[in-house]
Amino acid sequence: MTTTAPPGLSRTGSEVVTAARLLAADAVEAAQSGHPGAAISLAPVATLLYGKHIRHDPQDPDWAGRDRFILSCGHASMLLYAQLHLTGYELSLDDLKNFRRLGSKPPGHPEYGITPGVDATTGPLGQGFAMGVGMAMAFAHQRALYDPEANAGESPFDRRVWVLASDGDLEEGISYEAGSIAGRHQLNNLTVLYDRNRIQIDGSTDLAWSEDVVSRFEAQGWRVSTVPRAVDGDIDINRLDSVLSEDPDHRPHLVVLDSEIAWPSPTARGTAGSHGAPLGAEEVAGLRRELGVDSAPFEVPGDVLDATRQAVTVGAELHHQWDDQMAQWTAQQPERAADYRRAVERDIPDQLGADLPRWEPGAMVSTRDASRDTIQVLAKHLPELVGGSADLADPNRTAITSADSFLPEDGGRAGRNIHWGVREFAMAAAVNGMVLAGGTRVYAGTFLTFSDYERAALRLAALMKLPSIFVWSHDSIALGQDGPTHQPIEHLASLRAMPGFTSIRPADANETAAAWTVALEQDGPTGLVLCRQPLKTLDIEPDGIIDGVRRGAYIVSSDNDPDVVLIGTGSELELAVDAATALRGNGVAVRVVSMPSRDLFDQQDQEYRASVLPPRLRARVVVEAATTFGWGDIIGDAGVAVGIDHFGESGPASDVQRACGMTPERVVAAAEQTLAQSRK
Ligand SMILES: Cc1ncc(C[n+]2csc(CCOP(=O)(O)OP(=O)(O)O)c2C)c(N)n1
Ligand SMILES: [Mg+2]
Repeated sequence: MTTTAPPGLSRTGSEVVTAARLLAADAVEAAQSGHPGAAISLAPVATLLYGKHIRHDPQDPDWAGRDRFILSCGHASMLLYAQLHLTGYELSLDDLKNFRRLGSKPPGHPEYGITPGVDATTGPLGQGFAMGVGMAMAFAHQRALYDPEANAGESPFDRRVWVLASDGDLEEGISYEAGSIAGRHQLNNLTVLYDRNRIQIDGSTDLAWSEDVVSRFEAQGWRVSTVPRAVDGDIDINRLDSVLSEDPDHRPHLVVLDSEIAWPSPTARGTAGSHGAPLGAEEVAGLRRELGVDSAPFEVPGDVLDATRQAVTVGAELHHQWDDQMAQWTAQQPERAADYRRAVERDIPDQLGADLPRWEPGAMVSTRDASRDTIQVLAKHLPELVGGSADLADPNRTAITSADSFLPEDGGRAGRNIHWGVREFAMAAAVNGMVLAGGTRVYAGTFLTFSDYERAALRLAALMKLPSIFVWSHDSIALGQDGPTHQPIEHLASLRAMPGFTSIRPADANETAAAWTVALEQDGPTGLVLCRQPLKTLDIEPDGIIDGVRRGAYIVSSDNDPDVVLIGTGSELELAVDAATALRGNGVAVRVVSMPSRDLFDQQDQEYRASVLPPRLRARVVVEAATTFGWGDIIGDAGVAVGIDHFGESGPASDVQRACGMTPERVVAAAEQTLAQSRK
């Protein structure tokens, strides 16, 4: 049996597909681990995409003008790695032989930043799809922002996003959210190929899933095409090619591919067993027989490589044409071009710092309000900044007041306020996609308590080291009457537990402006944790605040040779300051420390940390309106954490704060307790 040759390649097309199928089978076999099924059956699809439809340059995987490809079903990673190798990316046959080994370039699932040519880390099903939606949004926005006058298809900002998704991807709830967003925004630069093999790990998808996916996507505003299997049982690659060659209309495009998992493996095809385990030597030999070849493992015929490596020449030519297009645009639009270049380099204009708002000591301002005012200044200096919220723009204070909404109608794609709807998870994943697109800065808001809904995307942002910014207001029980469902307790501790994620919880308005500055400087994701209630602005010199926030913690006030240190985060710094006044009245020497970011403080050298929290100063109190979990290493064996180790209550904010023990009196009592303990 031979497979159909993808068009657009030479007559060796069918051998290319065969080589791609066998690389997947052989690599999984060599690793004795991995997911051969879809990587084998979808080889013609990937070959068609990489050989014809995706605009890419294997010699420059970071080329800004390239299309993006996301393998949302990341378990089929060998499908992608085989194409990257065949088309000439920096991924050798030896690399493939080391698939899944410790430190190897092709890790188990595709990882951004590890393998050249991988545009997003995938594996957590559904998120790749949502990141693709975000990338398509970023490209649509940049096109409207930088080159709105160009005809369709004639701008260097015309880039497409290709996603390959599996049954599991589309079973995940995030695909409903993201699909709905894509439909509303008419993202016609997005093509999702859906591998409808009707198999998942438990067996047939019928066990768990009965909906009509075509109708579902049509209802969400997508154009849907279906590609039935060819007579031999393979994917009908000619039909797929003609579907992909059609001009896009105004909608995102879902291409439903009927396929048989692991086709044409003689006995493994169509079975759930082929999803995630090596086929075994006998079955791989059978696969070779079905494919009509007798090659050794990892053997790729020279003429196959000659054919696939044409992608290098074609890619270089596309890249070259794009460079010309870009040069022309730059000459015509020097100002926009300067903005774009600065945005891509993530450069921050010098003037921004000087223009940040300042608040007078004593002014009563909530940190969410301070964030709103800061955002307006950032928006003025950073045209690449877009933001929004999951239907909480007003409570989160996320709107850019000088800008329009991001919408597909009437030039609205240049709008900078994104209305995500109540879809926190897709919002966070799409923000990651927008950041991956490059050249756009993005923030997205919700209540801190709903950061749990976003959590799996926060984790991918941290893993990929993406500077996505998450704005979380209503950061404690002090939000009051909405009650315990809306009052975060364990969230700060759980965010701190995530490697590479920086949360900053500013204590007043000036710390909030500083927190934004620090967030813009981060190489990884940041969460800005903001309060609803007004706080008294501290009397601290602004430059000291910026440096203090950068370092995660700093001394707000200190008596000589302090007996006790009171550490406050966010709104609870006020309690520490009030308690310090009471303690000083009783003759206790006190140091007050503001700790907006445990994460940043932990990264400081020992010398700085000891200058803020001298090891000999064992009498320590931390006060934070949240679980005390995780504070042990800051307070040490004699310290006391004043927090809330239970869910909150519904009631007026001040009543709830008292009921939860968030009072200066409790901090004073804790100080007396730690003083006594430290003397033992
Ligand atoms: C969020 C998430 N849950 C569970 C898994 C584990 N897992 C990997 S693949 C898969 C389902 C496989 O079915 P399908 O998506 O149809 O892929 P196919 O086997 O057809 O390639 C599951 C549950 C995962 N990767 N991500
Ligand atoms: Mg499946």
